[in-house]
Amino acid sequence: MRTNQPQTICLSDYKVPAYLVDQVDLRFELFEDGARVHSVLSVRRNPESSGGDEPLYLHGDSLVLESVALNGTPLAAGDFDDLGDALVVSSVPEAFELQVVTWIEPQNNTRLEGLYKSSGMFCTQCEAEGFRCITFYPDRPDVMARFRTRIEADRDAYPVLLSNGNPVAKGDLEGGRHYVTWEDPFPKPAYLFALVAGDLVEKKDTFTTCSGRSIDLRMYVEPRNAQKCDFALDALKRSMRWDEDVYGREYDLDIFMIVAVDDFNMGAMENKGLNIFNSSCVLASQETATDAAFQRIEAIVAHEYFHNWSGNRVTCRDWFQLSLKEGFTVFRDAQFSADMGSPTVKRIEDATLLRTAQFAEDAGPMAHPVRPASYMEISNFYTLTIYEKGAEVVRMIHNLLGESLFRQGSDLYFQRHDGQAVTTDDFVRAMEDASGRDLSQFRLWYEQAGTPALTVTDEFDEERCVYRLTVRQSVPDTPGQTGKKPQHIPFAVGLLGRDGQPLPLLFSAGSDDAPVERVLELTEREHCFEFHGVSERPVPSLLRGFSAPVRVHYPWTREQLLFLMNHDPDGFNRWDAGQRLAVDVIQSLIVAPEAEVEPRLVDAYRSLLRNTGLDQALVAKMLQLPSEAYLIELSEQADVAAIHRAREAVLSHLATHLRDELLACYHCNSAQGDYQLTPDSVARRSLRNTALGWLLHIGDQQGLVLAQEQLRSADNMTDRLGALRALVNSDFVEERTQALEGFYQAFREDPQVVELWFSVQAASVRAGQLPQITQLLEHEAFDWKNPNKVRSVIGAFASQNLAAFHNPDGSGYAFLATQVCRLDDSNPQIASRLVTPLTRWRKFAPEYRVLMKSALERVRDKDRLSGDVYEVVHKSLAD
Ligand code: 0A1
Ligand code: ZN
Repeated sequence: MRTNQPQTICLSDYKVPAYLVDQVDLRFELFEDGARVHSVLSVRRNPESSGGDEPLYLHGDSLVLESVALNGTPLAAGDFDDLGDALVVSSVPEAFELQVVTWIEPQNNTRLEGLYKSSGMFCTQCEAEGFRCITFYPDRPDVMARFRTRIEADRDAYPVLLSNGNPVAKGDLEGGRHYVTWEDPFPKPAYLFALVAGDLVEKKDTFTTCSGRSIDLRMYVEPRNAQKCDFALDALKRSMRWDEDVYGREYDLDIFMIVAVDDFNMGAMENKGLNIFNSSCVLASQETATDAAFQRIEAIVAHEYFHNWSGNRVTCRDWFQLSLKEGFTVFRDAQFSADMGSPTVKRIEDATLLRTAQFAEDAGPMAHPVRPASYMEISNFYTLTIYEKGAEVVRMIHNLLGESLFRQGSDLYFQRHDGQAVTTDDFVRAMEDASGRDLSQFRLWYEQAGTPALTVTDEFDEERCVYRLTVRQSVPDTPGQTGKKPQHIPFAVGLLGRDGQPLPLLFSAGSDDAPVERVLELTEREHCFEFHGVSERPVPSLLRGFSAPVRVHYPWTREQLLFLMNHDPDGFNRWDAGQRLAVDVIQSLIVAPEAEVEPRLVDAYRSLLRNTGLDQALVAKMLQLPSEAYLIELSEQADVAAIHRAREAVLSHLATHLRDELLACYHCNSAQGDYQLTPDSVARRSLRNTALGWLLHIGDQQGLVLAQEQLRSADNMTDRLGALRALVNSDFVEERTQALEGFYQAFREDPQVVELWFSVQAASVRAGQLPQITQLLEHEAFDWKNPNKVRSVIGAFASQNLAAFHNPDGSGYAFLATQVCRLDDSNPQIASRLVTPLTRWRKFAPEYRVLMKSALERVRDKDRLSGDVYEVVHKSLAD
């Protein structure tokens, strides 16, 4: 059992740093058995600190201290304390130089924080607190310094040596070694430091900025990936142009580099001038990447690039402000993706993620505000709340201010705070100052955790021709936060007349020229809105475009939902009406498993499949039934087996009754010409693969033939994987075994495809029962040290294969607990993320809850539990 409990860090304890660092000079000597890091810090007392003669406090983690000197004089043992996690020098002058030499072992670094080795190359990950694993340093984002970095390594093994900024010197050294020196002119926090050394190929491109400067773009990858760089480089150029056009942001260095590494805890990292990516989030070719992967890569390349302004030039004062850079940057990348593809589809995808996973987080034991007030382990706070809800908060500001004032606000923010480490409050203030709007109540979005719920009721006064909407809001209690205040919520609405026409929204009788959509601003616990001149009871279309991250409760009838599916001019709400209808139908089957499936749902799906006049990208989304995870999120005491059974029953019913339409849809969307990534071609592939999946779900023989043929002849991974997934999720046991084997043999050399291959099985209730999952862990391609492989098997099983994970015998929970304990020793960040499904035990029906809780207790009782896992497990088990 763990003995030393991790500390809780509180925002209210924030103090400015006692010392500032102006310049950092680093020299890395890289060897096979370790690395020696020479650091020279130019330090001075912070004039803004009231600390008097506070000691100099430098963070450190897993470092061997070789020497420390002050202004060139070695410090004697009594002059400093090496506390293990810090180096403390008690009496220092006003300004001085500190020389520190440390020894580290990147080859044994399985946590993948700091400097580590991945497939033979050296690379770094310093956000949030990884720099302290490299050398002793005031590792906090409000200490910003200029970095100069010299890297020395064997020339043959590591011909490429990279760091932030511009290369300023290079040369040969004795013993077949060489060096390169990099200088970054922009002061930055240590979390943006990066270093890469390896035998990598270089892909080059250029970009001319709006002021006519030519920027060298370079991508570095292992030689076997040389053919998978073009898409990311193009996406980078699109991002650079877009940020100039939409935000007026020009790139600032002369060179911008992207590196792909196989072992990486997250998706990618925005290090200044040297972005490091998880291979799966940057490498792509038509043969190996799905449409979804291409879209993800484009979004992540943009996200990391956009951080150059929202995160790097203007950074966070402390880690409580993480959403300052992440929420804003996710909002920016979402705007970019919407501009590059279909805005409605992008909105549907974001809202789905939010409603399924962020709402669950907001209702779970780790619920926290967009700006948390405390944390134990900051890496546990790279959450959907910080990223996605944080982006929604920025989006609401955008909606409240409008395009032009929002742009003036962001200009003011960048100009006012360039080169500074600031807070979310500074961001909101810039928006207020530029627009003249008062956002004081709006700030509650940053302070209060939990998903606000809106309960809407309506009345129609036929005599007065008045339609009245009453909206009540409540923000639920969350751990440590009760009695919350009402928030400022932009609530976009429209009303539809009997013939489907949008009605003018008149607030008073007699006025004309009223808009057909309004953004109602909710600020009180209850509002009543009267709409005049309404001659018949309308159907309300609420929360259009998902204008706020809230739950809406309104008693729509099935008839009304069908009507909205057909008539709502808001694409998002058309989709949402279909989802609500499907949820209602599935839920009624949970209560009464023998009941008939609503025939109008079948008709609605039939007309979707037949109506080729509709936006096919939207149709492709509308055909997806709500996921099991979403159905669980919506229920009080989730009975997973019942949810699974009901959803499968609806799917089978639809597929059986729509077989002809599905076959027609399949054929009519067959591949035409060369592979393209336009929204239309993506939609066609999606429709076709959905049709195929449904046909195989009901064991259709013709579907089987089509799937096998598609698997054989597809010229792209979307179609190949679509066919494989359909087979894996079917009862054609022999055929799916064959298909899996053939697929593996064809792509065994490609780690990204092997990850897909793992996850298709692990996420399938048919092919991914526990014995099969255990076999996957023993497969030659599985690697415990590689986070992508761990996620593609264990993560996919526990978060997507819900019926198997929640096996009523508790075996899925026990399995996850065992794997989490195992991973906790090597990579606590990954272990802590993987354990999440168990921490939600309170959400489930009693028979599940008991077993989940006891699996979680087993994790809690593990010897030497990491601080990462300690925090989530203890918060989940707390009363
Ligand atoms: N800032 C990166 C995400 C990131 C966060 C933490 C990491 O290591 C613990 C790595 C990457 C982004 O938003 O893309
Ligand atoms: Zn980010």
